Amino acid sequence: MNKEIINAPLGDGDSLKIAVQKKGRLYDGSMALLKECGIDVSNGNNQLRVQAANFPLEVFFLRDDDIPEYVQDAVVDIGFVGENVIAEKNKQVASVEKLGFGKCRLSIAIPKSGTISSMDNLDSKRIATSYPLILSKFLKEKNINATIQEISGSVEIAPRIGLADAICDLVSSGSTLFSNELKELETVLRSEAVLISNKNLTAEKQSLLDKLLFRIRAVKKAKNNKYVLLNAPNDKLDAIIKILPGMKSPTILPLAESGWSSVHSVISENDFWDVIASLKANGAQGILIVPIEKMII
Ligand code: PRT
Ligand code: ZN
Repeated sequence: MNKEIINAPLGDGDSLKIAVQKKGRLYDGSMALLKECGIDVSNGNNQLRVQAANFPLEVFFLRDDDIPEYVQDAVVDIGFVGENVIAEKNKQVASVEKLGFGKCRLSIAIPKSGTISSMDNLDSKRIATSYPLILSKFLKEKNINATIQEISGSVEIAPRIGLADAICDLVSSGSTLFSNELKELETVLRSEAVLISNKNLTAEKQSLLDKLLFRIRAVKKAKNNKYVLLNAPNDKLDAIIKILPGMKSPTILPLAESGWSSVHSVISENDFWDVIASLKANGAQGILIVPIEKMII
């Protein structure tokens, strides 16, 4: 899509313009996040731009590589894009919020069987990548003198066809490396989708971004936490309260059965299994774990 099409009016002109990937690995996560934020972008059949029905937001569907430049040049106000793309494109944008999807790492990988076994072995070797800028900075830092072969796709086949001795590419599950008889040698960058913003938003646009961010943070927080309900004998309540801090402190309600209470609290996904194990060890029974939809503190 060219910049003129983007600038033609569609919404009321005061909407916040957001760029999301048109199709690819970030599309589903981006659309799901907007939906979880209560923003309805299902209307209209324009494949390039959609005005949200219930929030002053206009969504532009673009190639991910173009998003940092379009945000920098204020063609759009904000965007959802991978940190790997931001680092490679090197544009002047503000990284505002990590979004928790599109997680991957940019790694140097080498043939499973071959002469290279350490980073030092890469001196005077050829590394194929679609990320020449990130890789050249990394090699410089490590003092390694390798040649960068820039290729735009199917990087993983480069060693097999004799185009390079190693590759530097995105990895998530590792199955692409595995099926090409490659193994990871070093992680260059960890990445996930982030919300980026133009650095000079007007006060009105900033206020819309703040509203959107408030919703995104509530959704993220809810995903990282679970609601827990359990029954506990009253003589074990002190120990159980210590395990369950909750947002302020847990809610405790007496049960019909005397000597027992119902305890409600919120626990973080990270501590989840450890907390459940100690609750059980301290006499908790009938533990229910419930997903939280939104969390506003
Ligand atoms: O058309 P457009 O330019 O918009 O899309 P694209 O083809 O450039 O990007 P796309 O859709 O492949 O990826 C978009 C973004 O998703 C990337 O910029 C990353 O931020 C993120 N992401 C997360 C990934 C991966 N995981 C990923 N695994 N991007 C690419 N891959 C590829 C990788 O290049 C390799 O070919 O998947 C393969 C490895 O996957 P595993 O699971 O086998 O390890
Ligand atoms: Zn791309």
